[in-house]
Amino acid sequence: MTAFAAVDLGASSGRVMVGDLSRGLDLTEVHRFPNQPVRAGNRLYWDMLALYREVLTGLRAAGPVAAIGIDSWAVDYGVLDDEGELLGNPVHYRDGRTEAVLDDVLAKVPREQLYAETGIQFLPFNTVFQLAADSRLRWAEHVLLVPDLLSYWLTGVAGTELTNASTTGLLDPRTGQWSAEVAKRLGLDTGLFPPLRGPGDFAGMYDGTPVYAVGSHDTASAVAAVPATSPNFAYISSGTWSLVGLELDEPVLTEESRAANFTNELGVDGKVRYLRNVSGLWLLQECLREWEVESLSPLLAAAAKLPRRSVVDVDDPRFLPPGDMPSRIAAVCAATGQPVPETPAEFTRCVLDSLAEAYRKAIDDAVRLSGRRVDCVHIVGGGARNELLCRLTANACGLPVVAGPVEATALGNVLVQARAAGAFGGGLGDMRELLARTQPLREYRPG
Ligand code: ADP
Ligand code: LRH
Repeated sequence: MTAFAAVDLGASSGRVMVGDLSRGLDLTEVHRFPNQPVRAGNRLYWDMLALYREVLTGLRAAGPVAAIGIDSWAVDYGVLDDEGELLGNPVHYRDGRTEAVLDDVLAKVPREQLYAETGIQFLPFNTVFQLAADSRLRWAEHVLLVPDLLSYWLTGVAGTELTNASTTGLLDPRTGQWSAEVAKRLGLDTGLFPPLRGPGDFAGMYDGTPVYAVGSHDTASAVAAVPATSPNFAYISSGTWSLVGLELDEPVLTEESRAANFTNELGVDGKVRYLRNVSGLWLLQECLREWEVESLSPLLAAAAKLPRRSVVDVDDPRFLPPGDMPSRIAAVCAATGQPVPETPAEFTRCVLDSLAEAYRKAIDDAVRLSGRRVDCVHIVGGGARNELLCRLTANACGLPVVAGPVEATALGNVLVQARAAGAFGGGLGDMRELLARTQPLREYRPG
């Protein structure tokens, strides 16, 4: 059997895709569903059971497959008690609960030391801060990151996948083991996480079908599927977030790198994903929600006819929580003395110009901090469908942009399980060569 099911949960939607390797690599979407967080009692939660139900529906729609792999967004987790029961819904990383504990955590382990030990960019929602704010830990037997939780429900076997573990702010990227020093200082028991396992490790059986750990951090799977044909590439994994950076062999843990907000997450095949979390199409998603607009195409067409006017810092912490995004963007434009967008097309243009500018800066910084060269920028994920964004990025960076695959995450997920199951042989280079040959890509030249 040459078909593999990839379960891929993004922050805005989830999907179950089937990748067939019998002739090249064909990817078919068998089920897609919205991922709609729920605010209850002043807390923002993921609707975990609804997501699990959709995963089961998707796996039924997939039919017989050789194996299954699961990936999702990073950092969030479920807490299990000593009977394996989920204690409450996993809390959404955009919830504000960590604000109250940040100072306390950073007093115990200063930012500089946290970075030197774990290589993770400071973001208020890193798992390390969430755990410090989580009162459920007093009953916890296990903490399972979201893809590991789904895998546990499917197979009954608990594990912690390495690429996603590297996003917690508790793992040492040099050793691939938990940082005993950080855990000790914070009084956190990393033994709550089940044993570590890597992409390609067998994770258990679901209904007679093997489940393999993949790059269970969605960005790890996406980066594995960047269809690069030469080594000097930068990538932008463009969805709700934009993850912008380079693939390296070793982490960069310098103070300069910390100050520039670069993260060292672990990738497939021992690589380091040296990148910056740039707040991505989230800004546009929240604008659309506010305007109650479903279709992006007319807005993008109108925005393409406008000139560049106002540019905001998309990583302004004020943009992080859900809510009225146009008002927040307007306020930032006004405060920085720029023209305030008025129409939806003007807001759209402002967001896309701001994203292209943030991409340029992140790539410039990555080049400077790593000493590497970049000749080409790959955009993968839903943002690869946004022609205006791709064009603005090529112009801002002064580099060719290759856009696609849109479903890079699912493709990376499929290839890692296919390799584990013996249906595909080769390393990252072979995967990328296969993708470059089989997937539809578009190139944009700087104009
Ligand atoms: P995530 O995995 O984080 O949920 P995706 O990779 O699915 O995100 O990307 C979602 C984003 O892709 C949307 O917010 C939207 O901006 C963009 N997108 C999706 N379809 C289109 C399209 N047809 N044209 C332009 N942009 C699109
Ligand atoms: C993208 C992503 C990103 C994380 C964020 C929480 O979906 O996994 O890499 O930083 O979600």
